[in-house]
Amino acid sequence: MRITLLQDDITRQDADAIVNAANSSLLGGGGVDGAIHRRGGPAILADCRMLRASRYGRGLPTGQAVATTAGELRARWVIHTVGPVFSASQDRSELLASCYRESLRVADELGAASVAFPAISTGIYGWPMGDAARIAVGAVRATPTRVTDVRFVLFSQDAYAAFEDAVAGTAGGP
Ligand code: AR6
Repeated sequence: MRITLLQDDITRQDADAIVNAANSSLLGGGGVDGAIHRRGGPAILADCRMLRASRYGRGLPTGQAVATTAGELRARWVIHTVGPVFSASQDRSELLASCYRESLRVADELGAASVAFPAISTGIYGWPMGDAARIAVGAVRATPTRVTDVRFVLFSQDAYAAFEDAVAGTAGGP
């Protein structure tokens, strides 16, 4: 598996699947989620509503992942996953790692060879970037998968630098 870092808007990626940092409702929000629904058009929300009406009546649990169409995006699929809200008093790292693992599992089910990830939980959900980057890179490397091309698509220079450190294994303590 090749891991690539990009500083870009994830909605512009031409990967087979792009991952959405969603919330349990699957019905949209701000950040990456808002951008994906805006650019991808109403077909994504229509699929999400069907998921809520069937398998995920109570919403998608934190740490899990599910795929929909990518609508008008260049990708073929959007894989929605729900990151944990950061907590200073409780270690939720395993749930964050699970987002990456489960997204790759869904990608394998779809037959996706390339997957683009945002830095899940590092925006509205408040996870410190350096720690989130280490968890993301560690989880992806530790997951057996047929995905050959994993891209982390980072919005800011700081996020890009944090992921560079995580890939190089030079990140400092929390
Ligand atoms: N492309 C790449 N990265 C982006 C983009 C983009 N277009 N937009 C933001 N980021 P967030 P979360 C970065 O808040 O923390 C939503 O309302 C952003 O700078 O999108 O998991 C959902 O519905 C940050 O580093 O996701 C949930 O309610 C990272 O992507 C909640 O936010 C993730 O930020 C999820 O919060």
